[in-house]
This record gives sequence, C-alpha cells and structure tokens, in this order.
Amino acid sequence: MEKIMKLSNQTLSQLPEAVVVPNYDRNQLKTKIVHLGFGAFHRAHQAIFADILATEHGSDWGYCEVNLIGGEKQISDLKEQNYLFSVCEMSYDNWSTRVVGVAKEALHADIDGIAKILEVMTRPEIAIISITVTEKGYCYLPATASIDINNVLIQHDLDNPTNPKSVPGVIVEALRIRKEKGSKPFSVMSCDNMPENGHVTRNVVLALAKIRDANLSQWIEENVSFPSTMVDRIVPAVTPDTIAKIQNQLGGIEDPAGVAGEPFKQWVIEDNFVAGRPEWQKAGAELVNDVLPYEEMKLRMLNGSHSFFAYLGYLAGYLHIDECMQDPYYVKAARHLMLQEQATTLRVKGVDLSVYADSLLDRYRNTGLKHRTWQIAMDGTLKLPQRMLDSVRYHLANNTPFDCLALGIAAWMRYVSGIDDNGKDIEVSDPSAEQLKELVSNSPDNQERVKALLSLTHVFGTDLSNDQYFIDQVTNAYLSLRDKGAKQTVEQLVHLF
Ligand code: NAI
Ligand code: CS2
Repeated sequence: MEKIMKLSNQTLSQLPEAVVVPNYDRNQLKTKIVHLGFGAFHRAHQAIFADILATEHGSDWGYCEVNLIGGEKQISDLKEQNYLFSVCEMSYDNWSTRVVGVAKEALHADIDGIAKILEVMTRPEIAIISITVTEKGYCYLPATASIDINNVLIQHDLDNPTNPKSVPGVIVEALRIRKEKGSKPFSVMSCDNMPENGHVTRNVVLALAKIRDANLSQWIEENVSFPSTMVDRIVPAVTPDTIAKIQNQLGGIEDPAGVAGEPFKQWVIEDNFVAGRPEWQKAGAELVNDVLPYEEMKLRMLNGSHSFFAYLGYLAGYLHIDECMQDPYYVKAARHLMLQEQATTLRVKGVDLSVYADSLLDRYRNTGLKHRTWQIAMDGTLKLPQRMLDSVRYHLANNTPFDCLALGIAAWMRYVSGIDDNGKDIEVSDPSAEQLKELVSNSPDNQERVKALLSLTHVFGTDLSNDQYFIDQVTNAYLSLRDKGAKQTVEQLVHLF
C-alpha cells in the first residue's frame, strides 16, 4: 500500500502549484512572539498576517506556538511537520490554500513542561505574548471583568506560583522572572472575543500579581502594555471532512494541523506596544488608538447575531449557520436585531452599519463553512454579557425596545435547559455547566426557570438580575419558546416588525 506523506520541508516541493508556500528564508525568522492558544483561529488569522509580512515585506517576526490546556495533538503534529501548517479559504465551494511558515517552535505544558515555556517567554528578544484561549482561559467574571479567584486554575496558581497552569498565572510568572533578570517587559495582546480584551487581560494579570507581590504588580502596571484588539474571521472547528478536503488541496499530502476559514479577515489593533511589533498594517491590519468602538460593533452585531442564530437555530434543529440563513424569518429577525437593537447602541463612527449588517448576512450564507450552531452556543455564560446584555442595559436606560435580544437570552435559557424542540437532549458545554444543571433541575419549566437562571449574577450582574421589566421581557419570550417552539416564536415576532 502506498504510504501517505505528511506536510513537511521535504514534501513542500510536491504540492500542487496552486498552493502558496513560504517563499522566504524561514531560518531568518526569529521567535519574537509567544502565542498562547494554538487553536483553529490563530492559525487562520494572526499567523496569516505574519506570513504575509514575511512573504511580501521581509519581516523576521516568528512564533513559538504554545498550548497550555488541551490541543496536545496540534502541538505534536506541528513539531512533526517542521512547524508548517496549511490554511484554506473556503468561499462557497471554491477553496484556495496557503502553507504558513512563521512558526519556529511549538510547546505544550503537559508534554514539554511549564519550565520550558517560561524559558522561552523570558528570553529577552520575546516582544509580545499574544493570546487566543477562548473566554474561559482568562479565569474572569464576565459581569465585572475581574479575576475569578475561586477558579480552580487560579487556586492552583496561588498555591504554586512558580509552576502555574492558568494563562494569567503563566504571564505573571514570566514577568516576575523577567523583572528579576532585569530584562525588558513584553506586551500582552489578547485576540479573544471580549470587549476591551486588553483591559480584561490586564485586570486578571494585575490582580494575581498583586496577591503575590505588590512590587511586582506595580512593575507590571508601569512597564507592561496590554493592547486591545478586534479580531474577525470565521474559522469553524476542524472536522474529519475539513482534513480530507485539505488533503485534497495538498494533492494527497496530509496535514492534520491544517485549518479552513472564510476568505474575510479583519484585525483592528490598539497601537500600544512596549517592545516593538510587526508592521501589521502592511498586511491589512488597522492600528488605532481606541479599539473599543470596533470591538463593540463586532461583538454586538456579528457575535450577537451569531449567538441569536446559535440558540434559536439549535433549538429548531438547524445544525449549521447557513441552515438558519435558509429560513427567511430567522434572517429578518437577525437583521432587525443587528440594525434596530445592536447598531443603535454603538459609538463607532464612519461605518455604514446597514452595509456591515448585510455583509455579515452574506458571510453567514457561505455554504462551504458548515459552522455548527452547537459550537457557537458553547460557553454562553461567558458570551452573553458582551454579545447581548450590554445592549440590553443601553435599551433599559433609554427606554427603547429590545424584543430580539430578550428572545436571544430566553433561547439561551431554553438551550441550557437541555432539551431541543424535537425533544432531543442537548449537550451543554459551558464552564458553569454544573451550576446551570442544578438551577435547571431545581426549577419548574416556567417563569421560575427564568428567575433561577437570572440569579447567575456573574453573568447578568445584580442590575439585570433584579430589573423587573427585563425579567418580564425574557419571561414572555421564554414561555413562547416553551409553548410554540423556536421557529414559530421567531416567525410571530417578525410579523410585528
Ligand atoms: P479552538 O477550540 O480551536 O482553540 C482553543 C484554544 O484555546 C486551544 O489552543 C486551547 O489550548 C486553548 N484553551 C482552551 N481553554 C483554555 C484554558 N482554560 N486555558 C488555556 N488555554 C485554553 O478555538 P478557536 O477557534 O481557535 O477560537 C479561540 C478563540 O479565538 C475564540 O474563543 C474567540 O475568542 C477567538 N476567535 C475565534 C474565531 C473563530 O471563528 N474561530 C474568530 C474570532 C475570534
Ligand atoms: C463565534 C465566533 O464561536 C463563536 O462564538 O461567534 O467565534 C465567530 O465565528 C468569530 O468571532 C468571527 O470572527
């Protein structure tokens, strides 16, 4: 039987001509960024920007790719294939492929040990620690953007500060070593979907450092920058089908570290780096003073409508976003949500939000993506605040209607109740899953369920948990979902617009 070959330096020359391969001298690259979270998104986003810079502008910025928790296989695959991986763009059924060469090293905490990761992070030439570890990785309380001191990883790191496990713990320890060695600090750049993601990162790092040593936290405060970023590119979780399609693109060569995403990409970065940065603007990123207006726009319009589709879609049996887009009532409701209930809350200037909304709907129509509603539905307790609840606060303060937001929140409540509209069990994945299960099983399936879930003040804050108008709006939507199901509830709501 013929042996299937893997992507590597040796097999690069055998790839089909259409595949873009690194045309630069990879030996000239220096590891100057340590990236925490070698997941699907980083590969198709930040790594692509760096690869464009190396290809077109002679950049020498290379990466050490790190996974702290999960993703062991991605790191070992990467090591086995000379740190090469491919990124495909899926526009409907037309794929194009690029092999990315900017990774120089790869480490996993459970394979290589945390000491090795800290050794790399404390090299003087490391200028940036960038992060995509999902909202969970920050060990924070979303309602207050402050550290969750009861998080098991944080508890571990408080007891074992020199042998940390959490993202904040690893950053604090690396900075402590750098301070002690007298080396310069680095910048810490979050690329996760949170508003003011730089501030969240700064909050958790400073809070943990303060508990350890007030001098250290003061040094961090004075020397380290935490630029915020708005990141956008839809990159669904890799499936066996994706891997098979990538292999096809590579002319039969296998790449288990490959990913595929949509053609669109956007990156807005707060220009605040203490030890230099790549010239990302040359690869299409926007460097600005204040990212928050862009973050809010993206989190509320894109991620807000994504979560709306995810909960209402999953309940109705729509397994992928493009299936939601086949339902005209869902599309109309999402457009109303975006333009009447999210756009109106935004402070971004100079963007035509109606054009933006339509471009998002077009991106969701991409049938090549197969983006699972279940994937987007996960970790709702960490997503709802920035995607829906901040806008609800705006509407409550301004006495303006928020029917679609109330429906989206109620749909999350139906979803975490664990049974879809066809009576099938839902596998709820969320860091608060245990607590959710307890609240659901101890409350009857009526207005009491809504009240029980609203008692999660780390999600809803004490303000929303006690706001009677908000409670009533969500309860009405919840009872309609319970009695009529998601499809009919969406259709009836749309008829009122
Ligand atoms: P993924 O599931 O492929 O990767 C998740 C990464 O996070 C892995 O590297 C894993 O090791 C790490 N991780 C998970 N829990 C952790 C923890 N508690 N501590 C430390 N590391 C942890 O997910 P993907 O697609 O890479 O997305 C990651 C994040 O990137 C998203 O949550 C979002 O914030 C952001 N993002 C994703 C986009 C996408 O379309 N996939 C687009 C825009 C932003
Ligand atoms: C999605 C995002 O999984 C989710 O929650 O809403 O990952 C979304 O695909 C990206 O933010 C698009 O940039």
